Amino acid sequence: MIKAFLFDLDGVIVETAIFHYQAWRQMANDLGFDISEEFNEGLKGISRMDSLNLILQHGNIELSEEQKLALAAKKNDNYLTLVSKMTPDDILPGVKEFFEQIKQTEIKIGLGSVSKNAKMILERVDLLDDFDAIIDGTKISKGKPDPEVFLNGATELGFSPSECIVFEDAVAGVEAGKNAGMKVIGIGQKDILNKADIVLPGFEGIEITQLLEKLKK
Ligand code: B16
Ligand code: MG
Repeated sequence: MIKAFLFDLDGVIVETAIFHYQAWRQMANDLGFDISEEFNEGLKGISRMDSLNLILQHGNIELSEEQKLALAAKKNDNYLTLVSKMTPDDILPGVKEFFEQIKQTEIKIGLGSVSKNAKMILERVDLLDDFDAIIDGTKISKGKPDPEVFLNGATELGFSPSECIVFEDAVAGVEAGKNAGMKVIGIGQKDILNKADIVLPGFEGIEITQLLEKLKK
């Protein structure tokens, strides 16, 4: 029996990846190199410090822990300036309507994001009250693909992993959901999210009863 839907934030509910990219790119440019959009794809669902390490590796730059923390803080300041302009219009198409359908059922809504800014973003887009549980980067010690974020979501809601369904747009996130022992609905492309149980292009036109039927199979 499905008791909860656990949603990733970036790429599932809102598209903050573009703002992460702009802020990381600014940092890389300041250090004398560039990162492509393709490279940024690999940062989706990866924690802030893990992302920083991957970017520095890409630019062949070695820094002390202190320097890294300073760079991460500066990137986050720039990122916050960008996301501070977000409004409810930035919620991805079909998400609001899908949430309304969920609320007609007994299914609980949880967030499973590694972002430390998740709550602030949900506030900006006026979705904070829609969640029964919020697990974000402030509550976990291991990033995706570790299952911690989704296992904590299940625990906070009081359900077992097999009663939870994960919605994820990132390869690392799909793996995290599978590692948690949950069914995963990939949001994006089938060839990229090939470990997901079902892949949807997005939430537009999604009918919850049909989706629940599909998940039984
Ligand atoms: P922050 P998600 C992830 O969010 C992003 O996909 C990833 O690009 C970012 O580095 C990470 O959050 C940490 O975010 O710097 O705001 O703590 O996909 O897990 O919702
Ligand atoms: Mg994501």
